[in-house]
Amino acid sequence: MFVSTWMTVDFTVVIEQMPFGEIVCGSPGSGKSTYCYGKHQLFTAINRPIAVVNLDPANDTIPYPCAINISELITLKDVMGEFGLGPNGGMLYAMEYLEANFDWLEVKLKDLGSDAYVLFDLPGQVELSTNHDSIKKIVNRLVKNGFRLSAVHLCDAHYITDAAKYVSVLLLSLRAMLHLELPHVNVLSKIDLLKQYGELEFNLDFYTEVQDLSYLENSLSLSLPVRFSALNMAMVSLVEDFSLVGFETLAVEDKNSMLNLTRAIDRATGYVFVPPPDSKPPPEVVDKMDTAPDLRPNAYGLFSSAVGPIKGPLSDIRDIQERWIDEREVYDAYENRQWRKEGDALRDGLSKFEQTGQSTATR
Ligand SMILES: Nc1nc2c(ncn2[C@@H]2O[C@H](COP(=O)(O)OP(=O)(O)O)[C@@H](O)[C@H]2O)c(=O)[nH]1
Ligand SMILES: [Mg+2]
Repeated sequence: MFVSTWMTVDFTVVIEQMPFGEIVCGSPGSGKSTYCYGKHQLFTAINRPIAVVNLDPANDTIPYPCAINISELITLKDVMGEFGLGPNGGMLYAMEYLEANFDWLEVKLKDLGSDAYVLFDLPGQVELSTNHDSIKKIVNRLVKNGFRLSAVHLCDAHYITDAAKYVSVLLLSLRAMLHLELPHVNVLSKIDLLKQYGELEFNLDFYTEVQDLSYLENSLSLSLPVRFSALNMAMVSLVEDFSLVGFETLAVEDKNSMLNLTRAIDRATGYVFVPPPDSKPPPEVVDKMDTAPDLRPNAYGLFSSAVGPIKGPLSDIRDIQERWIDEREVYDAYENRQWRKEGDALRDGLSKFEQTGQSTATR
C-alpha cells in the first residue's frame, strides 16, 4: 500500500477573535442614530453580538441602549458654556478632547471583549468625516488596537430627486471615502420615503451604481446657469474617474433591507457570523433535524456561513425599486395582511392555550 506521507497537511483553522465595528457617519438627520437602534434590535433578535457607542456629545435623546456614552466624558452644552463657543466650534472641540483622552475610550472598549461588534454613532457635522483630523486619528488608533472597521456613510435618499443635490452627495461620499481610508459602504437612507418626493428621472440603479453620469447633463443644464452646470459636469466626471462611489439602500424598519445592508458591510470587513449552536435556525432554512446528518443543511458551519449566498430576498436593486417606488402600496397592503394573519394566529394560539389551561384546572 502506498502511503503518501508528504501529503499530511495540518488543516487546523485558528480562529482569532478580534473586535469588529462600523463608523456610522453622515449629515445631521440622515438616520445614523435610528440605524444604530434598528441594528441593535435586529442583532439582539438573531443572537449576534452588538454594542453601540454614542460619540455625539449633542445626542440628548439616545434611542438605543448605550454601551459607552461620550457625554460621560464631555457634553456640547458644557463646552459651549465654558469656552463661549457656538455649536459647531463646540463640536470640533469635543472631538479634539476625545482624541486627547483616547485612553478613556480604549479602556471602556476593552471591557466589551475581543469578540465585540461595535457601532460608533458619530456627530452629523460633515467636516468631521471629510476634513477634520480628530475622528480620522481616533479611527487609526482603533485600527491599531485590532479593530476591523468599515465606514457606513448614510445619505438621505431624498437628495437623488434633484440632479445638483445628487452631485453634492456624490462629492461628499467620495470625500469621506478618501479621508477616512476605511472599507466604505455608502447608503441611501430612508428609501421608503422616496416615493413621496415625486417621480425619479432615472431608475434607482442609475443612482446606486453611479455609472453613465453624463445623462445628468440635461437636468443640470435645465436647473442651473450654463457655467454652473458645466462645473457640475466637471465634478461628475471626476467622481466617475475615481470609480469608487456606489450606494446600498436602507429602509430601517424593513428587515430584508437591514439584512441586505448587513451582508454588504460584513463583506467589506470580512466578518463571518456563526450563530451559537443552541440558536433557532434562520427562517429561510428548512429545519431537517430529524433527517440523516448528510441531508441536513449545515446552516451554522463556519465555511457555509462564509460562502453562503450574498444576496438575500429583495436585494436586487430592481426589486428595491419595485418594493419602495413602483409598487409600494401593493407591497404595503400585502405586508399588512401578513402581519394581521400572524397577529390572529398568535391570538388564537393564546386563547386555545388559556382554554386548555382552564379545562385542565377544572377537571
Ligand atoms: N421613514 C424613515 N425615517 C427614518 C429612517 N431612518 C431615520 N428616519 C427618521 O429620520 C429622522 C432623523 O433620524 P436620526 O437617526 O435622528 O438622524 P441622525 O441625526 O443622523 O442621527 C428621525 O425622525 C427618524 O425617525 C428610515 O429608514 N425611514
Ligand atoms: Mg443622531
